[in-house]
Amino acid sequence: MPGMRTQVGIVGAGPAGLLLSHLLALNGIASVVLEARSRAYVEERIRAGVLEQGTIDTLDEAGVGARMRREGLLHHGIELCVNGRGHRIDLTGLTGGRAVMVYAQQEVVKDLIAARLVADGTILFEAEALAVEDHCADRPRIRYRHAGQEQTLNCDFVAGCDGTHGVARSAIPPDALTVFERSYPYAWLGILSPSPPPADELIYAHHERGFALYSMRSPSVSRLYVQCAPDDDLAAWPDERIWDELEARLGSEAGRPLQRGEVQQKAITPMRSFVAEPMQHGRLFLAGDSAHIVPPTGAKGLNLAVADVRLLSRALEAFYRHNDSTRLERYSADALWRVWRAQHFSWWMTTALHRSDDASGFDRRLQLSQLDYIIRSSAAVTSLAENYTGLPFAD
Ligand code: FAS
Ligand code: PHB
Repeated sequence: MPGMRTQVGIVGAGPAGLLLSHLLALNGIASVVLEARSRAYVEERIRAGVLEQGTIDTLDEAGVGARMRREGLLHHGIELCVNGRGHRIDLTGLTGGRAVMVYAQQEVVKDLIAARLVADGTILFEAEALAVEDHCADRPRIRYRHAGQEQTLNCDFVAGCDGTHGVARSAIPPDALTVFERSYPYAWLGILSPSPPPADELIYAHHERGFALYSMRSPSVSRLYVQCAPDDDLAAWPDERIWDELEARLGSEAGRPLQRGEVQQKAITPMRSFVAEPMQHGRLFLAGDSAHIVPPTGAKGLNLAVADVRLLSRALEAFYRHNDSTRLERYSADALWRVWRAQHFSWWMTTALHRSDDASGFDRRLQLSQLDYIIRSSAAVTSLAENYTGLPFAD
């Protein structure tokens, strides 16, 4: 088919697609990124906030970590607050030195776009992929619409990095794909406020009124979440009620004032666990949210996307440099062990910390016992720390 040609066609300019394009370029492999939205939209979209150790290392190694190091907040611990009583978890001490970085996803996206454009990388914004075709042949292609014209991108491989609502996954025949999913009876109402967070580190609060998370974007900007119902309406959550619930769920025992401020961004994020297996079909490879979704409690979504493209870029490098397809053939298997580890951890953190209205008295005692065990047991808390900071890469 006539149209542009490249080695790897990438659908989606989120963290997965952009990082993959950058890692491929570092190895002399050409790619084109097709992004349905505008550059301004993707750079301003508020999403994740915590980078695990492997993501920090990957961005550093790829030469795109300088601003993260300057502006990010390196954290060595988090707090578990159970009905108003705080317990610090020494992430770094428990994991032999691993940590997490508070650095917003949209900042990572800005850094990656800047790096690609400086390197003359090709990112077509407002270019919506319509279909991935012939991905089981040697010459797959992506049909897309850009500047009002339908066009074709011919490539050797296609990377579906187009998130959970993308088009790439739908190119895999339904009988070749197995989907695993779970939904949760609660959601998060998130706000951004130019007011200092109640502590220097993140606080995950379990309370009989419901879960709350006290995160931040800087020492003077808070990123706060309260558990709400999945079908809750923002109109039922005026600013006053949000602050009242955040205050109640933090509790006053620790004597930490929650400084109220302007609520700049307010949104409800539903919770879902989702995995599509396998993460590849022919010459189409899925990475990031196009293949899996986790509830945000474990701060794994963005970090899983990074782990996927780290594997995929190395597999494509082996193919182009050494004509070796073994890593490409086992990409899905190599990615899925980490995906399921993160799925379990995210499910476990979510169910241990959130209050479910249909939980029995027995369920609630089990939940408190689970949290009490983490506080008492070095084995239990080490397991949490190891998962939260992210398991080391196999390579
Ligand atoms: P993304 O969804 O980021 O990127 C996919 C890109 O593909 C988008 O830019 C989209 O516009 C584009 N696209 C889609 N269809 C296309 C098409 N047909 N053609 C071209 N382009 C197309 N994770 C956390 O760890 N912590 C959090 O607090 C957190 N909060 C979240 C809040 C929300 C509302 C959502 C939706 C997710 C949240 N996540 C969170 C998870 C999130 O951070 C993802 O894991 C992360 O964005 C994954 O990156 P990508 O796989 O690149 O997908
Ligand atoms: C965030 O800062 O947005 C954030 C932090 C930790 C999480 C989820 C979101 O688990």
